[in-house]
Order: sequence, then structure tokens, then C-alpha cells
Amino acid sequence: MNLLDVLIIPKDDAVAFTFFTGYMAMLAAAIFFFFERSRVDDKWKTSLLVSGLITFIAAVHYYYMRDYYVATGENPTSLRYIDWTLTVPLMCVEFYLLTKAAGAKLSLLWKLIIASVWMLVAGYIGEAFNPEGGDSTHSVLWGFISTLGYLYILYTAWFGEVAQLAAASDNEVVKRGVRILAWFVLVGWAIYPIGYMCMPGGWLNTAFGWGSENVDLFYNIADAINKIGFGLVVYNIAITSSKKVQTA
Ligand SMILES: *C/C=C(C)/C=C/C=C(C)/C=C/C1=C(C)CCCC1(C)C
Repeated sequence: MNLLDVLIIPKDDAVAFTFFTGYMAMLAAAIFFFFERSRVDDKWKTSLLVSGLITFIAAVHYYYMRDYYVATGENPTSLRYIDWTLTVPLMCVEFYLLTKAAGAKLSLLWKLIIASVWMLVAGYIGEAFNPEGGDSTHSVLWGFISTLGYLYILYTAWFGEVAQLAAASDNEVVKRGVRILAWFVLVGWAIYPIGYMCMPGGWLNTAFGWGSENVDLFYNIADAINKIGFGLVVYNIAITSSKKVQTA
């Protein structure tokens, strides 16, 4: 392989393009959240720090993933799952911080973290050990196991503890914000299983011939929506309910 292959963006490669723009967008978002921290009330500073960490951790992984992808043309599965194993639990922390004022306990945070690690470990086994040759038994089984973790988080955000605590919150902005985040989990997170099913032997791979490069295309689009979008919702909650900003 030529060194230049690593440094140039192939003009006809949409996946490589999303790796490069994804990297830049995550980095810009992280800088934004870190700087805006100083504008919100103290009680919101941790939430914005976490938004910044999520996008910063993603930016670092995108930096390595785009090189890996451009150099090999393969899905950077391990880097992808290391990124998610750090950032998805941090998104659970966001839910916990938002509902803490309404009485959320640490046990809620642990339940969400365990469910997300369950979801991701099963997804990793499904992807990393997917057999060559198009037999989907392995990926369907582990995809199903993974989905149980996803459904648990979805249920908690819409009907379970997170939803109930947000409903009990006396802050209208938090109420509305948590509802929007629940929509992210329902719609934005549902993009990931679509990417997963583009793996060799996956349902979308066999039904529509969607190649495995689409795994990363869907993951990159979903990451941008979910990590930056999620962070902006949290940012909006923090800034609209900060006294500092209202009186300025
Ligand atoms: C920042 C990264 C995020 C929000 C990643 C979320 C990932 C998922 C919701 C992944 C879900 C999956 C399934 C529900 C089944 C198939 C395997 C996965 C891991 C792609």
C-alpha cells in the first residue's frame, strides 16, 4: 500500500467521505460543548462536559477509523465498538444527570449502563465473528440478543424510570428535553441495526444486495445524528434553564 492512499480522500467513496466529515464534525462539536460550559449554571456543567467527552472520544476514534478504512477498505469493527462502549454509557449518564433533580438513583444509571454494554458486546460478537460465506445464523442470533438490551433502554426512556422521573420533574425544559432524547433512542438508534444487517449474509445484504461498506455508511450517519444531536438537545436544556443566560 502507498502512503498516499492513507492521506487522500477517494473521490468516489461516500463511506470514506463520511469518515472524514464525521471526524471534523465530532471535533467541532466537542470544542463547542467544552467552551459553552462556561455559559451555563453550575448544575449543568457536568452535562455539557459529558456532551463534550462523547463527541471528543468519537472524534479520536474517527481519526483512526478513517485511516483504517481508507487503508484497508474494511470495516473498523473493533475501533467502532471500543468507541461505542465508551460513548453509549456516557449517553446513559446524560439521562441520569437530567433526571437526578427529580430523584433518579444511581441504580438507574447502572441498569442503563449494563443494558448498553449487553447490547454492544452481543453486537460485537455478531459482527467480529460473522462467518464468511453468507450464513446468517450467527449474526441473526447475536443481533437478536443485542436487541434485547436496546429494547430495555428504549422502554426505560419511553415508559420506565427515565420517563416517569422526567414527568415528575418541575422543570418543563427537562420534561420536553428528555422526551426529545427518547425520540433519538427510538429513531436515531434504530439506524444502527440497519447498518448491521448490511453485513455479508445480513438480511439487507441478501435481500437488496447492500454491500458491507454500507455498514459503516449507516453507522457514520447515525453517529453524527445521535452524538452531536443528543449533545445539542442537552445543551439546549442547559442553556434555556440557566439563570445566568436568562438575565444576560
Ligand atoms: C454513539 C453511538 C451509539 C448511540 C450507538 C448505538 C448503537 C446501537 C443502538 C446498536 C444497536 C445494535 C442492535 C440493536 C442490534 C444489532 C447490533 C447493534 C449493536 C448494531
